[in-house]
Amino acid sequence: MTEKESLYYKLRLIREAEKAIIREYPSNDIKTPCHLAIGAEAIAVGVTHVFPKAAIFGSYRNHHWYLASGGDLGNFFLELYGKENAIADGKAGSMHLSSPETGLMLTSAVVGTQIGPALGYALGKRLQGKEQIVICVLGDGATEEGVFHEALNVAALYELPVIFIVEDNDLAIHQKKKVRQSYDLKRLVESYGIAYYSDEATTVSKVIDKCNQVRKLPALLHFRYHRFYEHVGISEDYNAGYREKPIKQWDPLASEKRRPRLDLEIGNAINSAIEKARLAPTPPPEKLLEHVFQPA
Ligand SMILES: Cc1ncc(C[n+]2csc(CCOP(=O)(O)OP(=O)(O)O)c2C)c(N)n1
Ligand SMILES: [Mg+2]
Repeated sequence: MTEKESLYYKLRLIREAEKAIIREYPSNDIKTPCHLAIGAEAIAVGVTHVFPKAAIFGSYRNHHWYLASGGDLGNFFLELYGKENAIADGKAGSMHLSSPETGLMLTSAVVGTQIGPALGYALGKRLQGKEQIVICVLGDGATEEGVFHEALNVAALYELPVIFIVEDNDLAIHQKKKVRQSYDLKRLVESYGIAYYSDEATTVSKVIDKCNQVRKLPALLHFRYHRFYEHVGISEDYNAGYREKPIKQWDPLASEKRRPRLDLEIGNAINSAIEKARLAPTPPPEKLLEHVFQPA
């Protein structure tokens, strides 16, 4: 595949996987709550393209990071269907997907909980003499958590090789930034001496260009995007009254010309992964507490 084809493949794979979840969800076979990434595809695809060897730490809105990092599609659907698989036998669900072998170290449902481990990982690798770029992905809402402010301080103080990626949809569930935030992110970040970059994630090339501008770490890249679906779930909720349908073009796939051969390949791969997941046996009850941390 050419570079352009492989970028397209990932963008389309993420979009089609999300659309397949929307299609399948009403059957109630997928029990896990899903925070869809439709609209944010270009962020994960662009960032992992420029930093393919990074260790990534993210939130519950993670499908795009799992698939962009190269996570296995079969395990993705097995996990969503709660079946035995190499992620967590259904215990992780959509919100705690991971794929350490492709760089996605952890994702978490509790807002901001990925931030501390991301910094700790970066520092740990340095102490082992194995410096590695760490991508810490968080939403605009998570920038309000205290740990984010502490992380900026520590990352700057120790000059850790961390890239904060802020995925800004202007929303924390139903609330817009203007009723939640007293600070300007650029001024806040720059006050720590951390380089700040921002753009709209409306095409993958915009995201790639921004990533390529990064010269020194730590850095923070602030990408605005439009969340096309409700916070969690499969409905468009523009009728709920807290936000409007976008007038401008925010869809990062709108500028991508269709590639029928790849589209067919992607459609087949998703259908067969879903079929396998549906038919796979449910893990036996004894496995429920396997790999679960239980304090003594
Ligand atoms: C510590 C904590 N507080 C509150 C919640 C409830 N909650 C779940 S998602 C969310 C909004 C987060 O918004 P943002 O960080 O912008 O991410 P987005 O969902 O927009 O991607 C909130 C408040 C939570 N999961 N964890
Ligand atoms: Mg948000």
